[in-house]
Amino acid sequence: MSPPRSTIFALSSGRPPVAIAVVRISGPRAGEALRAFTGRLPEPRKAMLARLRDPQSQEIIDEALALWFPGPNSEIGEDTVELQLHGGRAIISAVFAALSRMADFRMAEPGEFTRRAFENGKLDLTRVEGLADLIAADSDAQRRQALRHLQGLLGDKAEAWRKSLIAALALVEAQIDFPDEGDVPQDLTGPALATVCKLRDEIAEALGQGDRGERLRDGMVVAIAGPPNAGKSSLLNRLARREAAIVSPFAGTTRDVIEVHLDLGGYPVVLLDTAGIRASDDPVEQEGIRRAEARAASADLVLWVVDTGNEAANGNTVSWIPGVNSAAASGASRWIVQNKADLAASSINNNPESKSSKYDYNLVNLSAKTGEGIPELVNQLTHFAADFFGSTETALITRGRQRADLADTRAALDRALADTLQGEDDLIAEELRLAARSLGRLTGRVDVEDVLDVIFRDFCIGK
Ligand SMILES: Nc1nc2c(ncn2[C@@H]2O[C@H](COP(=O)(O)OP(=O)(O)OP(=O)(O)O)[C@@H](O)[C@H]2O)c(=O)[nH]1
Ligand SMILES: [Mg+2]
Repeated sequence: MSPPRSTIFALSSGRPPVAIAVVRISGPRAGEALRAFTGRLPEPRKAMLARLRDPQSQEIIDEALALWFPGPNSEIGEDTVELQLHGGRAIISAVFAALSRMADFRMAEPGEFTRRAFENGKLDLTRVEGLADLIAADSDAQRRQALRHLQGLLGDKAEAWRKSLIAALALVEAQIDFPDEGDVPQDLTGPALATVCKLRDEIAEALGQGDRGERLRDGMVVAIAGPPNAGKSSLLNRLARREAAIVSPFAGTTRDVIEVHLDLGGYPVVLLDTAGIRASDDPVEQEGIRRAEARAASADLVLWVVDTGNEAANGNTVSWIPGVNSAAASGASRWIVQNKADLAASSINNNPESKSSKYDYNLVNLSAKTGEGIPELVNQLTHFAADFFGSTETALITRGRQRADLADTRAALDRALADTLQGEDDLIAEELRLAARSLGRLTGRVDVEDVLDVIFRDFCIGK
């Protein structure tokens, strides 16, 4: 017999001191703990104002709100108590000290409440991942996608797929078991394979949607690159609205890649400032340039900054733009940003014809120093991001893990449908079993012990 499940507790709200601290207690003795603190159990799911007393000394620790969620109809699927305390450190430690003294009580590990909800069948794995993403969401688009997954966008679909797959498998197995019996219609495998074919196409479509759902979790990467002293760091600081990068009149100031996270019109954007690209003998600068080129090459968009005032630099750099060229090779878009417009003879002229297509060279004129042209750039970046993430509304896949399980499923279905297997019902059934297993792994129904640790370790304590 497995040992009795411990009752776990943790601070589920932010770092104290705060106005209100939420402490969660979950497990078979949660109700006992609440009774020990308050002398009674409130009505389920109704807030109770109560004096919390130290069960040993009977000293009043705090006046708090207590909620009682008896299992199995609680969020976690077992008895759960939520205490809303005044968020002082001494109050929280007094409550924790009292809980620690109770038998079979211990502090929760990161993600342990959610893990119990999963083990109690309250959430499938795709919903758990949606919950983790919801907590981590920085932008509206990320929040929406996470919420869709918490509500079962992928989990429900995968479960429906698995059910129809199992129905198809049952038909094939019936054909194997009763090949010649009069009360079984002639061909069972045929209709089963028609279902499998439809399934395979739906899964292939989900896999073919591209990686926008995955990219939305990480953000669209925009790399600022260009020759030294062009004003790349100044531009980053402008867009970030803070002094994230050092700006100096000396060429070769930036060495490491500097990263800031922006929310552009509700979309997550990772903006990178990189070392100015030029021939250099300095090994540190060389390394900076190597990193700059590598990051520009893997960015979704490169802003190639040039100094409008410096014709010589322009002449050199527009014809020699390694970051831009390698980015182009990797399929990224690239825009030319003509900086220091305040120094140029003519005033800013963002000729609309010069940005006819965002996938072509887009020309932007601005001054990172005065801020002229920055709102226009932000506007264009926002449109670009909206376009880039446009299809995420329907994105079923948000993680590599999900993609791998679906790819395994499709591969098994492809094999089941292969010409060479037709007539071999035993082999077809085996492939369908493998496909069902991969779908089961996706939602956490089968052999997932190894992936569980990876998924839950990303949670904070108290969730
Ligand atoms: N007049 C004017 N000066 C600017 C503008 N943008 C940047 N500068 C100046 O240009 C110099 C270089 O700016 P940085 O932002 O450090 O240039 P960088 O491209 O990051 O340079 P490296 O990191 O060395 O590659 C600084 O003296 C800035 O103040 C601008 O729009 N107008
Ligand atoms: Mg710089």
